[in-house]
Amino acid sequence: MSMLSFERKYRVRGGTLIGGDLFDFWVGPFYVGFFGVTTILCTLVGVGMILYGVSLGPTWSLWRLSINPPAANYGLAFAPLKEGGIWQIVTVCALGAFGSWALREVEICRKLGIGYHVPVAFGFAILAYVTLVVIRPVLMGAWSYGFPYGIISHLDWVSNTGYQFGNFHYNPAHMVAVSFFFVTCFALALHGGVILSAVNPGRGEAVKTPDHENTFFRDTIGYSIGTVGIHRLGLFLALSAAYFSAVCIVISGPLWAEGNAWADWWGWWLKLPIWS
Ligand code: UQ2
Repeated sequence: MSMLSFERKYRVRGGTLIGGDLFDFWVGPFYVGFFGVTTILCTLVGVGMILYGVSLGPTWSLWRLSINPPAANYGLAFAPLKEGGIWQIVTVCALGAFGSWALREVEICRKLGIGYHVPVAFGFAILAYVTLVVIRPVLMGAWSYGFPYGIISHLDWVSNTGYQFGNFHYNPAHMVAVSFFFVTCFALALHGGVILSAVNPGRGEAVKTPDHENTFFRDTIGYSIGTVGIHRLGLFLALSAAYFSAVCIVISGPLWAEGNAWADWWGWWLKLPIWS
């Protein structure tokens, strides 16, 4: 399966951003490229540091193990390895791996002559991560504000942070982000449903065309967004969810300080001159 008949046509030379032809090759089905090499290196060092950190104890339980950021007293300085330094190195490796992966996607897009939509979309996910572990900690003045790398521990962090910084359920950006996540699910459910309804008919029945899909939505709600439109909408909704998640966390602390209830932020509404 690794050499489909059409692959010869698309496995073209060039389009690299750096390194020229040096890393311009495939390993089995995977394009390598300079950024494939840097992705692998960052991942190996990062995972290695995680394993070293976990080996220091106190547990190997997959649910409970955790690589924690430095304590607040280290501020924005380098911390000793065993006191958050591992978290700092893992974070640098993660940033390197995610950035490399995005740039490898860019090189593949350039080879194929397609748009950069996929790496741009992935860029929003990276932005959300960078906001959590770099932008907000820098604005707050300490790496301790980063989240711990562990399954239970990051859940505890989300819960604690959400309530410490004003109760996120009243945070306007949180509301917008959650709404975008819901609408993204709704749109994907509609899209997945309508595609399967048309292209996966019963045995012996013909596959239906996009005008069937249009007609379904015109008949039910009087409007069809169209085959290209639904994908533009889906990309917009998903990117907006990631973007407002980043806004939600970056304004909680740097803008609306610890202990300040987000519920009070809504005072601007009560103080509108019309009724105040
Ligand atoms: C659509 C269409 C598709 C679709 C879907 C729709 C033929 C195959 C799902 C319907 C989507 C609409 C009407 C937009 C709904 C708006 C929000 C904010 C969820 O019309 O065209 O292509 O998959």
